[in-house]
Amino acid sequence: MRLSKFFLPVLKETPAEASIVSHQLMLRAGMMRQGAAGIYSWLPLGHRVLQKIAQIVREEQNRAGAVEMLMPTIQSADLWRESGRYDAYGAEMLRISDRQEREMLYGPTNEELITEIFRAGVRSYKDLPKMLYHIQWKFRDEIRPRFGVMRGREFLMKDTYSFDLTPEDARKSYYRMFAAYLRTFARMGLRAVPMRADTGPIGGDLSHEFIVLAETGESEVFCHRKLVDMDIPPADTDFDGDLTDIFEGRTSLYAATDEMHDAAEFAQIPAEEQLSARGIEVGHIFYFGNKYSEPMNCKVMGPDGRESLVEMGSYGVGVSRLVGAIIEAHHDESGCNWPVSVAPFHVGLVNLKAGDAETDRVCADIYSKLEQAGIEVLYDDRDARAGEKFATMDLIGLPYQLVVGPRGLKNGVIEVKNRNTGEKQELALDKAVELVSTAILDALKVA
Ligand code: 5CA
Repeated sequence: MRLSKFFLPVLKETPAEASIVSHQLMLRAGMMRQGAAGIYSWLPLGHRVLQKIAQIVREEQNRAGAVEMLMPTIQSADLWRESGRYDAYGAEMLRISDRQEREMLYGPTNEELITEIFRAGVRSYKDLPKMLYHIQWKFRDEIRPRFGVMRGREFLMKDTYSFDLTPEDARKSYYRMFAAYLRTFARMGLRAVPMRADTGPIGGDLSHEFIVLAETGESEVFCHRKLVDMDIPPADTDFDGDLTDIFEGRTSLYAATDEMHDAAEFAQIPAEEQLSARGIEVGHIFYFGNKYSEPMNCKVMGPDGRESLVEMGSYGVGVSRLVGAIIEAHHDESGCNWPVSVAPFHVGLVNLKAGDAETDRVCADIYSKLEQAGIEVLYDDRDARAGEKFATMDLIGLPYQLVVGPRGLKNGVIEVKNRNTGEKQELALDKAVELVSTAILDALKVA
């Protein structure tokens, strides 16, 4: 992509309305723009990151055996009356009526709709277990939308729903998702700590929040330090097998959000192993059994020929919130510092003298070689000052910068900068292309 054709409205000043660094950087780097309180347009750069995050979430959901679909954002109030949540949900639900005065709502979550879809399509235990998910916009009329995409009113969520015959099978589904979540966040360069959590309006009694430790996080958390370095399940994990033992064991270590915190229990952990910190909730999983299948009469025929209520769970990832969470974890004073897996582009190619025949030719050559290798390049071909180009590249935080100028070319070299380490080296053109493409393709390998 040529920067002259792209749309990158960067800001020089830090906007006063943004109090945390991820919100500031998303505005400054031209990633998003507020439309109304807690409602954002995703500009091209931010949209690319959002798509990359959604794609990693998707790949790990698919690996764990969940099947993708897409439900609408607008739902009918009737279904929510069946579950009893229409009134219970309160002011957070955006209620709408259509031209026939029918009551509708902008979905804050999808337990009711998926239960209705499932009960219409599945009759027998032989079709179980089943896990279905979608990645769709949600609306919650939060009292205090803040911190940009971290607590929005409209936000992108991945929500998965599991259906099983028995509570034991439902636990297996739960821990499959648990493993998938550890992989998902690790692939984005995040350490997300699973914490026992309150189930709130979703319901149920088994629930974990996945929390990325960050000072600016809204949640207060307490845990055993060992949980922060939990092993990530490898790609060849058998997701058809039973992972319950592995993860139930690991989560027996103390970890709790503020609402679930038990000071006496926490005090039993040796002081040097205690961690109390703040964090960002990037995922939340729930096992709630019959909470929706019962009022909505969602049953399947069991092996004994008798009908039984389906055991359900739901599993959310805050896809748009993750954009902010990743910036909180990966930035420095000059700007964002994206992990390769979610970077909006892999390489920023800087032409220090756009319009000069030789620098133009070399840049075009590098651009096409990198694109052929499958590397995504943002090529700054604008007629602008070097200082401005460098500042923009550091701000948007692409993992590598290749800098091409007439002085270097006289000696047959270009500069390669690693955004993360700050390390710079001068290399011959082909060497530079090779170094950068190898490093990026390696980083993109899924372990
Ligand atoms: N139905 C369940 C699971 S699918 C559910 O809605 N869970 S939730 O309420 O915990 O939301 C799932 C995830 O969405 C949260 O972990 C959080 O990462 C994200 N999320 C929730 N509210 C917001 C918000 N206002 N802005 C941005 N992300 C949010």
